[in-house]
Amino acid sequence: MTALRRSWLLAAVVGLLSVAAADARPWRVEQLPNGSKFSCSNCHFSPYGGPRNAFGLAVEKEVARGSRAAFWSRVLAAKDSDGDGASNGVELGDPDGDGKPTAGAEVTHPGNSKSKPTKPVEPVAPELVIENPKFPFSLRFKTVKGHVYEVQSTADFQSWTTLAKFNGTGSDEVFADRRKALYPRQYYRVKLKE
Ligand SMILES: [Ca+2]
Ligand SMILES: [Ca+2]
Repeated sequence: MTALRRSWLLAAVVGLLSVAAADARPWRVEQLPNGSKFSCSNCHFSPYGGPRNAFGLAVEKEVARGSRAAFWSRVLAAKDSDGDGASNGVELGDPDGDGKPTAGAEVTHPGNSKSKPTKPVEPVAPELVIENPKFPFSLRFKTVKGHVYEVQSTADFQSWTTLAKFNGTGSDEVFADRRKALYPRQYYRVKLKE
């Protein structure tokens, strides 16, 4: 009798766990401006949860596991997670990320590059990530298809040298500076050309 009861208990626990794993945490959808439009698929490829899309991965970085704390922010709004040239904030109708959506804003999918505003928007300034701080110094940045980027460096903030040119592909590009180090410090910027 005891053994039978134990196996029932075990089955109940396993059942609960699998429900929790498939759950796409609806309270997070409520915290997104206009979150109800795409519901759980704002963050997941499937409307039932499971693997996260590019926006879902960005959200995952901002939230602690199981946390119900507010996570929508100016930082998350300024990023362009799916690389379609429109920031997450523009796509969700809250460009400045203050949590108050703009009335009548066009809402598009922040994790799907095929869904983007029909009206032209200002391209998002590329976010630079240092890939290797030692030699050869390298940095990574996200590009948007159709844009051209120039990597420039300076030692004095007076004159900038163009080191490389990249045609945007929609994915990340990595620039590595293989020049001999002539200065104690170099500063880099990526310029959006067109
Ligand atoms: Ca986007
Ligand atoms: Ca999009």
